[in-house]
Amino acid sequence: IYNKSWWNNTIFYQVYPRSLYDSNDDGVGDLPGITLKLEYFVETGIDAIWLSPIYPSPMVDFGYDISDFTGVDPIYGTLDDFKKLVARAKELGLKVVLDIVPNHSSDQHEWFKKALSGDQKYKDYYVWADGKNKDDKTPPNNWISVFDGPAWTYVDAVKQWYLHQFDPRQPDLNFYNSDVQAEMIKVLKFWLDLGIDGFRVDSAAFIFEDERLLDEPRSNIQGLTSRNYNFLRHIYTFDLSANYKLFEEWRNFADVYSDTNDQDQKMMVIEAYTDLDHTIEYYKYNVLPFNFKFIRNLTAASTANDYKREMDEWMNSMPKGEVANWVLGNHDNPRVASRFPGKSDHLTMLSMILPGMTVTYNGDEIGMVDKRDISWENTQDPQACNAGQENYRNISRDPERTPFQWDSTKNAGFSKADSTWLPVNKNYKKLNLAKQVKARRSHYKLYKTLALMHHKEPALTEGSYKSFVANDNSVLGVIRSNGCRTVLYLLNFTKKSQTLNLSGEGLPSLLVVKASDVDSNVKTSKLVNVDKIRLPAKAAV
Ligand code: TEU
Repeated sequence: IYNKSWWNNTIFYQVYPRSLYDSNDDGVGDLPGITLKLEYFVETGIDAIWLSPIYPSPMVDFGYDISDFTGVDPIYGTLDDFKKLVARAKELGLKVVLDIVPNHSSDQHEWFKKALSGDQKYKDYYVWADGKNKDDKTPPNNWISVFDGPAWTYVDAVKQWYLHQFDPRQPDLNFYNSDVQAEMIKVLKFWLDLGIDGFRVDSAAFIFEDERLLDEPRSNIQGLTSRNYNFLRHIYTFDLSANYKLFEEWRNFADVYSDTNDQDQKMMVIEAYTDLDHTIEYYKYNVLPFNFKFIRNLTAASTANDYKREMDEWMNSMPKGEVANWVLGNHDNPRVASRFPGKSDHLTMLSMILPGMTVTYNGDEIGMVDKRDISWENTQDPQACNAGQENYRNISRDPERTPFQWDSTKNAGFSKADSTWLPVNKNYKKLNLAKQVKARRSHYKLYKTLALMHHKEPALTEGSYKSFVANDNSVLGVIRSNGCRTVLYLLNFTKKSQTLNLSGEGLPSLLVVKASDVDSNVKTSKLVNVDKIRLPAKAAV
């Protein structure tokens, strides 16, 4: 039944609340700001938004360190503001999905404070262990945090070490404790009762560790120190079978809220950067694993064959009838326009004609680029701060988190404050939404055109998928067809124009250009013979 889920053939949009729109001029985006922009999302062709964490938080990791799972941080507004957001979204037919962060809490959460004060019940909410030599100098094992340095911190008052797979101020919750599982179900219930449409589950694979807490073997990656996360192989830090079982339970719980009507199903989308087989496995539990292939497996140097291999791999591994999805960007990785310079049009077009769900990150619909020149003084990301002044630049996630560029007024129309939480990209007078709406051709207009096709074109909403490579790895092709109608996508990877004869591909003999990337400017509505297709240098059509 899940291929009829509402998220099939949709555009799923990640809102980074701090950086979308600031309604109260304090330099930080907020919930009323998001509510003001809901019409914009609908206008653009977006079907559902997911909000990065909005809960009370000391903001060490910008909301991914939660001190109250069932509230709203004052910087973003109130619970009432959230209810208004949901109500307005419902009026507009826009789905709202929340980011839930079960792996850890903030060290300022009431549970952790109680744990530190010697309350045994709450101590068991977290993962504690004795030092290796029963001392306060050697951690229980060699595990390293994602943000570098030991994954354990010693607490004098408790005389034990607690686990934190991220920052020390993000202690890992102990999901082997059934009380913790029950608490998290209460959290799901709280938000589902407010009428939201599902959850994006943060750091899903990290939730359970192998309880034996064994030392990790070393990886074979060169040039790393024993402080770097990838120095180790992490075979014991993930217990995925326990993880799948948890999601099965959560799915069952959320299904109670789902009507027989497919439109009312609750979405459960999983953030897990695991290998393909383990990622695909999540589908079996009726949850949707994010497909990070465009983020992790493809780069600016990838060839047509690489694209074909990665796309086919997902399509062939996914159980039949499930919804594919394609993530182009998020708040943890450089933006698509920066990872693939000059190709953000091409990738946007591709992700929109591929089957299933397209995932767009805050600002990528206007082709925003990373702000790489953020000074050390302005750096906010804890991962970057940990890396130190020498190394922060390559590691910082701040460059992809800068404010949305609405127009060419002060602070790109994001905020009227004197300064914003992260500086606005200097390119905002050239690159902003208002300008792109006015322009004859722009990334945003292309995005809208493709979004419309994504929803309305039967070859895309119900068609088969086939990919091919032509002209000696110069051109990538994708064919979507429902028998009656066909969509052909072509991307020229070379600096030379390419002529193709695709008469053997089962295509109609005459094709019409519906859309092309902004730079190559191939005329739309132009008719093309299938045995003689001329594709300009670096063009996507
Ligand atoms: O990220 C989880 C995750 O898998 C990280 O390894 C991520 O790849 C890393 O941050 C990249 O540098 C989630 C959130 O998306 C991230 O923003 C949080 O910092 C993290 O969880 C901890 O909650």
